[in-house]
Amino acid sequence: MSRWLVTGAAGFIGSNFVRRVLEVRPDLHLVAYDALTYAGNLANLDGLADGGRMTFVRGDICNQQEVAAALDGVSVVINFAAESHVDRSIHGGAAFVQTNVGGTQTLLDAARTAGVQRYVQVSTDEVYGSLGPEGRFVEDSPLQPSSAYSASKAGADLLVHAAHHTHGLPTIITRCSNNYGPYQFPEKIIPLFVTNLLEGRSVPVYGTGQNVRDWIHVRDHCDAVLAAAEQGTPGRVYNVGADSEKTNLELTRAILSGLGCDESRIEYVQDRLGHDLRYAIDSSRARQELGWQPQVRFEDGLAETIQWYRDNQDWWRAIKTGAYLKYYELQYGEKVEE
Ligand code: NAD
Ligand code: TDX
Repeated sequence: MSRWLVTGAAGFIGSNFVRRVLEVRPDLHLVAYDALTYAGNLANLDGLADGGRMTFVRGDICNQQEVAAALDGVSVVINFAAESHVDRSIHGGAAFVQTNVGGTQTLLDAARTAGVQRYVQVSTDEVYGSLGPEGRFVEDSPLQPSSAYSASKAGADLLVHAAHHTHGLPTIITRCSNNYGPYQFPEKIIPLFVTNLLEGRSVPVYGTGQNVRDWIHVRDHCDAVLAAAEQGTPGRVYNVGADSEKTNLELTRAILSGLGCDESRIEYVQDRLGHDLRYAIDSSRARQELGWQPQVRFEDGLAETIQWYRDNQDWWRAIKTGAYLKYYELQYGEKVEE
């Protein structure tokens, strides 16, 4: 049975990936590796070890010994582990450089020593920076990241490229647009707004709400990463997106309507520093070369996601306590009682 190492497996996309791959690839064993930072949550992997095809290992991608031990017998590495929230990177970028840049290099070195057949780096469209009103990112668009988060992800992409160029490590980079779906940490806009509304609170829209994001359901992203791991050409980059651009205000209105709320619940707050205006992804290469296509319509995926947060209140209420509330106060200047 082939053994794959999935880092960041207790986070939002990593845990969805583990769940999906266990379902569609009965011949794989997954080593689910995660440091369990504030964003990592073992509850995201509940029940998945039961079939005996997933082993959880607590470890840091920056720790050479831990990584080397986890790679024993592994043929494919999928690196989801990262500090992932732009707003937190504005408050302080050091952890982003440490994990996203340093951790990626540690993994690349260990993957080379272990002689893996594939190394997949899960990157982001944010490495391309911001678009004006027209055009879409292609794989050859220049890297012009604007936050410490996106700069650290771009740095990681360059190191992945270097490992391929210098050592012939069979690497693949995927760059996906904004994900949504179950198990997303409620600091990102969709789960934050849905859970705030379920708590009877307002939703903080940055600036005028005219910034545009290109949304994709997490299941479609996971399928693209799997296709890239299995069919991608080493050394290549694949953009992943579902052609679903929305202004933040359009998105907010869709969430409000999905929860039966009106616009009095919107609170316009101070804009994000250095806020990228627009992201839009051209994913034709992935569609042509990987035989991948997004399956989830945004309207259906959003309704399903809202329902998931309605049905899984224990999951997010357990997160929205303690350290989360301290972060909320720092970011939004609003004190929330537990
Ligand atoms: P997340 O914050 O929900 O999960 C990240 C996971 O990585 C957590 O479980 C955390 O504990 C773990 N982690 C952090 N530092 C670690 C370390 N040093 N060692 C081991 N584990 C560590 O993030 P996510 O939204 O699931 O994003 C996963 C990946 O996908 C990231 O690389 C991110 O850049 C990329 N991505 C995310 C999106 C999105 O919309 N969320 C879009 C494109 C790409
Ligand atoms: O409270 C908020 N109010 C608001 O208006 C928050 C948290 C966000 N926003 C806006 C900022 C962005 O324009 O919503 C948009 C989306 O914000 P986030 O959910 O923080 O995502 P974004 O900054 O676009 O980055 C996400 O997509 C790319 C992920 O967090 C990254 O990990 C991924 O690489």
